[in-house]
Amino acid sequence: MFLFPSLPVLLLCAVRVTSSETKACEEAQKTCSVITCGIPVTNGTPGRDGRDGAKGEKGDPGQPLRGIQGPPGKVGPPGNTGAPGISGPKGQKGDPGGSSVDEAKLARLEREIRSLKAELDHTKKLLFFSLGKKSGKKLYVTNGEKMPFSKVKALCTELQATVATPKNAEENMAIQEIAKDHAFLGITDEQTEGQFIYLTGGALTYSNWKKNEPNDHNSGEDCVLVLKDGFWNDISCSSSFLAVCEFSA
Ligand code: FUC
Ligand code: CA
Ligand code: CA
Repeated sequence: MFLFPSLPVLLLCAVRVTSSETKACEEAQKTCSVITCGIPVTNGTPGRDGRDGAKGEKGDPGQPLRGIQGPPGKVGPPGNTGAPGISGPKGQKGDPGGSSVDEAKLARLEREIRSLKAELDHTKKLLFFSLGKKSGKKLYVTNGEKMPFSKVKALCTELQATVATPKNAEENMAIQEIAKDHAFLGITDEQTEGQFIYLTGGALTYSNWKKNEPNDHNSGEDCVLVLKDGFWNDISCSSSFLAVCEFSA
């Protein structure tokens, strides 16, 4: 069976023999027993060129030439607003807020305070002008009434003022001018005889005693008067003289 291969195999081998190379033929011998390899023949001169072939099919359309890259275009319009972010952490508890009614009330009160302050400022200016008082100076006021020292103290206190207390020659003169008569000063030695102190407390820092005063006449003079000439005399507190009150600058 191996010595006689089937007809198709023989045909295949015959075709292969006519082909070119010896090496290929020797290879063919291994599988194809009827093949005998001959000596290779040298080739002849090449034949003439063949005729032109048929026209080829039309090619695909070519790609257009790419130009150089142009400058960048203008900045486009802003994009749409993005989606809201996630909620932040919960804040601390706030102060208890007032109601809108309270806030309106507060706003009205603040307006009224501003208005009253302005009005007070204006009234002060008017008063100071009418009294010829200079800004920054103490204001001395008398009602022209004569009364004992206890009444003078009560009156000035009621007016949120003190009894006139000169701390220098200028102030002493201002009191003298407003009183135009003997007037009590806010100075006594009721506490310790011979030691005159201010009603507001503290030893005297200024004095303007008349000659031979204070003399504690009849051992009963613990209050002080500014006389019409501006000098001071100690006098009985129960006697009646002008009340002059002092208002701070
Ligand atoms: C002087 C004064 C007294 C009193 C008497 C009438 O002695 O010192 O205070 O005014 O006169
Ligand atoms: Ca005295
Ligand atoms: Ca006296």
